[in-house]
Amino acid sequence: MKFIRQRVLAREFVAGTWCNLGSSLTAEMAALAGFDWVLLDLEHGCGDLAALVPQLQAVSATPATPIVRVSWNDMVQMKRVLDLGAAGVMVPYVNTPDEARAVAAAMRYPPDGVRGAAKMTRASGFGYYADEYLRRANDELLTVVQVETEQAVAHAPETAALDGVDVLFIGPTDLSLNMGIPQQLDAPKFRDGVARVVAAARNAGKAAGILLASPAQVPRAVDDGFTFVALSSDGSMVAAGMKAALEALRAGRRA
Ligand code: 3PY
Ligand code: MG
Repeated sequence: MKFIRQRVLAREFVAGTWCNLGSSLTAEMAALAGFDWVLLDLEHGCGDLAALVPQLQAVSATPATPIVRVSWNDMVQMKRVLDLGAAGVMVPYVNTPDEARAVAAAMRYPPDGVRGAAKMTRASGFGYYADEYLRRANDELLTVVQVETEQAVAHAPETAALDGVDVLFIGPTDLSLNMGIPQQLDAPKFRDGVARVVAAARNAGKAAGILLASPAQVPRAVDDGFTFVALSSDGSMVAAGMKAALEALRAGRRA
């Protein structure tokens, strides 16, 4: 398994992208493109757990690290995606330190957490390297909690300090919506939230992450101090490519 936690905690800049089509082909494409990590999205993506398996197989045949966003802060689904071979889990809408504690516990086997153990899982090579996986999993699996409300921003220092929380990840769409300033990512209130989350992560020795929609947003995110950064998604890129092709055809016909 391509673990990435140590690189993330060292605040190495790691480049990611989102896969929301539920497709093993675009997941493979993203991974082969060379992204450090690929996010397979079970919160808003099209795929279900059955579609996740071929996506994980596709990504794990490349150097990229597969990270799964679960639908909710649900230890049952977290256990399933970890057993299927996710090298990290992103949990949406984590608003309080207690909710973050539940995430961290679900990610780890006892005595550090409450994850149930089985040897015959895809994560442990169907048992071929179960002992090694069981030994390393608690230290190597990446835990990403999303900051998507003002309450989560206010609690960011306490959440970041929790053992087992590795990345505070801003969901710009939800955070701006919950702040009452939908998509206003330049608004002082949103910028203040960004600064507070990045500072909380840095002060706790953790990483800060964000999903960007356009290449123009990258330099500011780097300047802000984000190191776990995703740009765009398979769905957005396919849709943008289709629009561009259609516009080129229509424009050529008018010329
Ligand atoms: C959001 O923007 O709300 C997301 O969850 C994506 O990062
Ligand atoms: Mg969100």
